[in-house]
Amino acid sequence: MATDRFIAPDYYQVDDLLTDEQKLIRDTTRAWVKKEVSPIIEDYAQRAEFPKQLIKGLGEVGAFGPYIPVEYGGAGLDQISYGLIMQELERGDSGIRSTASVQSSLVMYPIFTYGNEEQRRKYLPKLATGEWMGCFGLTEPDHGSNPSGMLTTIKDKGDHYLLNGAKMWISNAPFAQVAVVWAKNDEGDIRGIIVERGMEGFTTPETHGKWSLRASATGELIFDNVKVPKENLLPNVKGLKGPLGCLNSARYGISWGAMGAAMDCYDTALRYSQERIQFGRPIGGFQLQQKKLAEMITEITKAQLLAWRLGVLKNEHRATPAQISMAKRNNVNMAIQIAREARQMLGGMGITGEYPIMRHSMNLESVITYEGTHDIHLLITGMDVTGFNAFT
Ligand code: TGC
Ligand code: FAD
Repeated sequence: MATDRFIAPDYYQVDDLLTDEQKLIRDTTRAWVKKEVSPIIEDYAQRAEFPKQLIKGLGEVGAFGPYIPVEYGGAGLDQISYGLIMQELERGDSGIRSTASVQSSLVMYPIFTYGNEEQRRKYLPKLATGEWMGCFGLTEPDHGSNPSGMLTTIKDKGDHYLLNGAKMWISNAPFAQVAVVWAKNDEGDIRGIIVERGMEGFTTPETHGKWSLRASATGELIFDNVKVPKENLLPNVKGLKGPLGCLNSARYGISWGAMGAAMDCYDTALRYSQERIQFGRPIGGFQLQQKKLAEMITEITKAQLLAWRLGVLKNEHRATPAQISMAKRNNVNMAIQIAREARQMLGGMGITGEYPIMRHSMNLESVITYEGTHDIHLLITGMDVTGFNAFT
């Protein structure tokens, strides 16, 4: 891959809305991505391998549990800082952001929010440094958009629980030490339970053949009569609102992350349009190419303002799940459209690994699907504004 010459667009001086601390965190993560991620990521994506050596650095830049309190090993940051970290990581690659999203919002968040003090002390500090990696098991082979129908069960056996079932499409599963798993108990209530690698009957086969998110490890979680100690149950939540509460946090992070991918595509296409000569002049001088770039920067600017405002609301504990759905849906869709247009602007070079655009474009096909599909988020907005539930 060519040298990383990324310059972040900021057409509306959104930087003025950020605090010095937020800018410092953003710039630190950006520098880390330039140094550690950009030089290697294309190669790992081509080989469909997760670059495990990045885990330590991700912990050091505060990407694991940015908003978890310092006393549990987190960085104790605000929500906009969390968003900016996700933006910079996804500027490098959606798979790297995915790893951090899952660890922070889908593993540390539920242990912090729904766990007891003993669970917090046992797991959070090790997850914050990356010494332990985690994954989140909600989706099943026959229950994706409708997780309430899940078939995985935990049965109370007196001195332990017995876990049976299977989860599919689980990010980080192949190497995670810890899995936060959602399953139904004898009463049919969804409960969260922490499963550890090494428990008998628990396996995590890797999913191969992905054309998207190739630098992220995806797998299944198989539970065949797994005995889980009683103390591993998350005591403070019951029902689908448990996993959906985690998704609020992860979806919010994705609304920032997708902007990173979009910015990288825009920046690459802009530079290419200034350097590539056809018909005796830079292609950036042609109106059709200018239309693409003008629309890209407009959409990025709108997305920045949406994410920033949502961050303010989140910091004030006023962001609603439907507002988060709107931002996730809009910003990921914006990014995928920009990736497609940017790829065309690079002509044949756009399909190669010399430039990051094709990788971003393929990655975003996962991002627009996971954490609730594009259509599911539209229906959440539709329900919110009309009051009618289109799911049932
Ligand atoms: P519904 O009856 O609407 O709600 C059930 C209960 O949940 C509450 N609730 C929420 N609570 C917190 N946050 C939210 N966003 C919530 N949405 C709903 C609701 O109030 C109710 O509570 P209670 O107390 O009355 O019981 O549920 P439903 O079965 O009709 O489903 C609603 C629907 C379709 C919106 C939901 O299931 C959904 O969002 N589906 C999409 C599934 C999804 O997003 N899966 C993601 C899997 S994880 C993943 O993809 C990780 S990728 C990570 C990476 O690599 O980056
Ligand atoms: P389905 O639910 O079968 O949907 C198929 C199509 O039908 C979609 O277009 C959908 O929008 C549409 N549809 C469904 N219901 C409706 C409706 N009511 N009205 C209109 N249209 C509808 N899950 C986890 O639990 N943990 C993870 O870490 C995780 N990581 C992932 C990583 C990757 C790379 C991918 C691809 C997925 C991951 N997922 C994970 C799973 C992801 O959340 C699901 O793929 C997603 O929720 C969609 O479920 P599904 O694939 O079963 O599609």
